[in-house]
Amino acid sequence: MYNGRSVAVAMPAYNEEPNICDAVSSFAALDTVDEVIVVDNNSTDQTAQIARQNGATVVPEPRQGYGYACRRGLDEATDRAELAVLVEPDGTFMTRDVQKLLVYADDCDLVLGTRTSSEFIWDEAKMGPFLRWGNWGLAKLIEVLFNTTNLTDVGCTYRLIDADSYEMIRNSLMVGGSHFSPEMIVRASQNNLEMIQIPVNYQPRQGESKITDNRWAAFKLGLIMTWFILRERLS
Ligand SMILES: Nc1nc2c(ncn2[C@@H]2O[C@H](COP(=O)(O)OP(=O)(O)OP(=O)(O)O)[C@@H](O)[C@H]2O)c(=O)[nH]1
Ligand SMILES: [Mg+2]
Repeated sequence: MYNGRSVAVAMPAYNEEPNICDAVSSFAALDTVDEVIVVDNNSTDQTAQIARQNGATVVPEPRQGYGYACRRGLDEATDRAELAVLVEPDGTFMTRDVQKLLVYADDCDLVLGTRTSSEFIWDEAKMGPFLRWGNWGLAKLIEVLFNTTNLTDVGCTYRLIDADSYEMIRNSLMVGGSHFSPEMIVRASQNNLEMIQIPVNYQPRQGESKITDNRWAAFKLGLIMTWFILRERLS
């Protein structure tokens, strides 16, 4: 519970065996967190079993994709709690940063993390100039085209939304792939949700990187995100 509101943490997980134990147990240990939900996206390793052993509720999502997994996590979390936190169980995010998101939940519908503040990027974290300025640039594109609050990252999974606000955008979410994060920001803007973006720590990834593994994959994803943002603005 946080300020009288229940809190569920949802984690999209695809083969996160090296990280899932730490991720689940560290969030479950917080007084503010009522439930940890792991969305098992067809993992072929022990992700689901380890999550369950450490106290998480495990829900399977058969449709493969980051967006499908995140949406399922938010669906489940907002069905069970008043505040839903989305976070990757890959060692990149810091558990205690959830407190920063919760504080802003008193004032905003959607609290987004940003990973591009240099003070919060750890040595060896995968946020070199290419990813950092790419994320920043796309965030600015959304900010300008949709006249949003100050945005400096378009791909940070760590975020919080209250259940009533999620209900307003839930049926408009359609992206199942890796450009779900900007879609959620755009839908929030289209539905006039009050949002804020705040710096969170970004640590080195543990285990196998799956989306932005190489520059070409990251560049292609950037193009898909750009096209998505422009198309939403023009339509
Ligand atoms: N890539 C990918 N990730 C998924 C999928 N389903 C769930 N996930 C989870 O979504 C999160 C994002 O994937 P990551 O591999 O961390 O990709 P990223 O955050 O862009 O980049 P890195 O953290 O640097 O690897 C992780 O927690 C994955 O376990 C899926 O189908 N594809
Ligand atoms: Mg990651």
